[in-house]
Parts: sequence; structure tokens; C-alpha cells
Amino acid sequence: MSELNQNRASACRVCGAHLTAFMSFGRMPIANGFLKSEEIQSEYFFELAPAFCEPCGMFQLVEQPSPDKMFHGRYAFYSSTSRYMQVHFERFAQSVINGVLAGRADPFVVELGSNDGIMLRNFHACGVRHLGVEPSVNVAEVARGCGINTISAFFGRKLASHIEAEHGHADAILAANVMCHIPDLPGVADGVRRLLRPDGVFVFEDPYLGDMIAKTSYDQIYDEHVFIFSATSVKNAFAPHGLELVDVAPQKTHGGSMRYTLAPMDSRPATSAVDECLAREREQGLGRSETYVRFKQSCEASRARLMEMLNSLRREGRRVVGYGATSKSTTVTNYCGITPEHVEFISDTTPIKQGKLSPGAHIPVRPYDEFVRAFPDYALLFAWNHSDEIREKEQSFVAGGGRWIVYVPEVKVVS
Ligand code: JHZ
Ligand code: ZN
Repeated sequence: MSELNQNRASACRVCGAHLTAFMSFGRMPIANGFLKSEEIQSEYFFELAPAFCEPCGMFQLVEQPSPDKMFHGRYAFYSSTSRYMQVHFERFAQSVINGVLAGRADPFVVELGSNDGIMLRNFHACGVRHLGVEPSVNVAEVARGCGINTISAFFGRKLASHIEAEHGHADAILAANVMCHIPDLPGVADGVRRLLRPDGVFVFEDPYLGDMIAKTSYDQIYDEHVFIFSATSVKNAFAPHGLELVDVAPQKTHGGSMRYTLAPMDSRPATSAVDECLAREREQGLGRSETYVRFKQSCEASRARLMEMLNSLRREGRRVVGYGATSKSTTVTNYCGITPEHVEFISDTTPIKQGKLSPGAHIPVRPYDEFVRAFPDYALLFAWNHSDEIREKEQSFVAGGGRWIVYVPEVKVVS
């Protein structure tokens, strides 16, 4: 697929059918493009507009910035910032070790988009042969520093052949919050099929379309997420490449995700969870365009309610601070029109984001200490997907009278 096609698709990236955006979130910067004030002049913008392909069921962006604008040596998202996510990936790894790898001699595991090694460290600790593929050099470097074998490259057919030639076929190929980032899904599917052993499995998880629609969590839509998957679209997208959807398992992470297990066609039986999930998606109307018209209306209503609240707090002179400079918050701040007048700063524990401005809205990102030093009246929970972990940690904020503003599944103040 040409670079041009990857950036702006008039045809579905999976089945080639004609694509039309059903809404636009407007002019959007790179979600993780935290910047210094002297970089404002050259900030890059594109139009964030999702489309739904009725023939194959794939939810996708019409336009996506080129991958090198998003994933590079200054990539701002380090997976290991959440303690809960560390536990999640330890369990994910254990399920693979005790599942498909059990009883195999010298198994080999490949992870696509292995970031700072949050998942592979568990295989490394058990002495399992592994390889991470991570194009963002800075996060890959953290993994290598912990002894995790990692190459910095984008995965596709060619790289799959190289890996196979050097290490042999993989018993398991894993990906978490990665597949939905890759525009050339057919190329990755072919690469996976080529690299996988005939009795191997490909297991990946990503934010789930069913949750996004049910909760109006439109902030899952940003440049990196070129696709938002469902079981229906995953089944349709991989079958032409010889990979069959054999299991699905809902996950709580990232505000509602789905774990998909695929295997070479007819190599293992599909669980009943697959048909059940496909039926639920039909009932939810995920295949119908009216669902997306309603989703657009829900996004608009959510935006209006959030701005009403932030404007009235501003009139009352309340201090509001953002919590978590997430990728998701770039969509929320830019789509809703949140400015530093509404949100004084965003607190974040990631050093590379601190001292910078949030993309597009230019709200200062400050170290966590500043949140603790002078608690605001309200904290706008941009990292709402980590709500349990954060609210457990921030009990003194609430005890001191602080309140959380959340906007998923609906805009409200909670203590
Ligand atoms: P978090 C990223 O999305 C980007 P983001 C990516 N595209 C993707 O798909 C998902 O992850 C998986 C901070 N924080 O996890 C750390 C605190 O400050 O919601 C992070 O900057 N204090 C790859 O960016 C941010 O919040 C805390 O206590 O939307 C959380 O980002 C915690 C728990 C986090 O992912
Ligand atoms: Zn399609």
C-alpha cells in the first residue's frame, strides 16, 4: 500500500470498499506530540475523522499521519507507568506460558510493539526465547536495558521473513494496544501468518468498539488508533490471510478492551465465546450505520455538557487541574475546546511529558508533585481508564475536599 493511501484513505484499508467519514473531530495534532512553546509555530495538524466500512465492519480513520510522525526516538508513552498494567501483562504472559507454550521444547515468542518490555520481561524472567519489535527507539532502549531482546523496526511481511530466517517460526505472536495502530493490516496479517508455526497462535488486544460505542468513550479515537476493532471486523480482516478467530476475551484495561486469539485456518477449534460475541455485536447494532449517527450525537452532547461544567467552574473561580496527560486527552481538549483558562495544568508522572505543552490545546504538563503540593478544587480525570488505581492513590485529595470530574460514560462530578 502506498504512503499516500496510508495517510488518507478513500477506500477501506481492509476490504477496499469506498469510505466516507460519518463525523469529524476537527483539526487535530499528534496525540503524543507534547511540545515546547518554541515548537508551536511548526505544530502538525490533520483532520481526525472516523469512518465505518459496512461491508467488512471495520471502524477506521479516514486520515492518519505518517507513522514516523507518531513513533520515533521521542515517543512519549511508556507502558510501565501504571502498576495495574504491569499486573495485567504479567497475567497475560502467564496465560500464554501455561497455555499454548506448555510442554513445548524451546518455544519462541514474538511481541509486536513491545514498548518498554512490560510484557516480555515476564517471558525473559522464565527464560523463554523472545523477541520484541518496537519502532520507537527510546522506549525500546528501556527494554534492552532490562535484557529484553528488542529490534527497532516496523513489522510487516519483510521483517517477518527476516525474523523467521534468524530465529525460526514463532509459537506465539503477541501484541497489546498495537494492532489498532498499524494501517497496513493486510501486510501485518501476512507477516504474522508467515512467522507463525502451523500450531502457533496470534494473540492481541486493543480497545473494543463495543465499549467505545456503549460508553461514548470517543477519546479512544486519535491519530495512533487507525482502527477500533470488533470481533466481527477482526474475523473478516484476518480470514483472507489464513488466520481464523478462535477465541475472544473481554478485558477491563483501557476502558474496555478485547483480547483476540487467532490461529492458522482449521488448526484448532473456535470457542463458543466467538459466536456469542459476534451475536452480541449484531444485537448492539455495531454493523449498522445508524449506530454511528447516534454515536456522533452522543459525542456532541458529551462535549456540550463538559464545556458547560468547565465554563461554570471557571466563572466561579475554581481551580481545575487535569490528571494524566493521556493520548486520549488530546482528542478531548481539542474537540471540546478546553484551554489553559479551563484547566490550569495537567499532572503527569512521565518525565518526557513534563515541562511541555499538551498538543494543540497547549495546556502545561507538570510533574505529579505539583498536584500534591497544592490540591486543586477539581481534577479532570483524563486517565479515566486507570480510575481504580488513581482514586485508590489519591484518597487525601478527596479527603481534603477535592472532586473528580469524569466524562466517561457520562460527564459528572464524583468524590
Ligand atoms: P494511558 C497510550 O494511550 C498510547 P494513553 C497508545 N496509543 C495506546 O494505545 C494506549 O496507551 C495503550 C499518566 N499517569 O495509559 C501516565 C499518571 O500521571 O491512559 C500516562 O502519561 N499517574 C500506545 O496515553 C497517562 O497518565 C498515574 O497514577 O491514553 C496514562 O496514559 C497513572 C496510572 C498514569 O494511555
Ligand atoms: Zn472494509
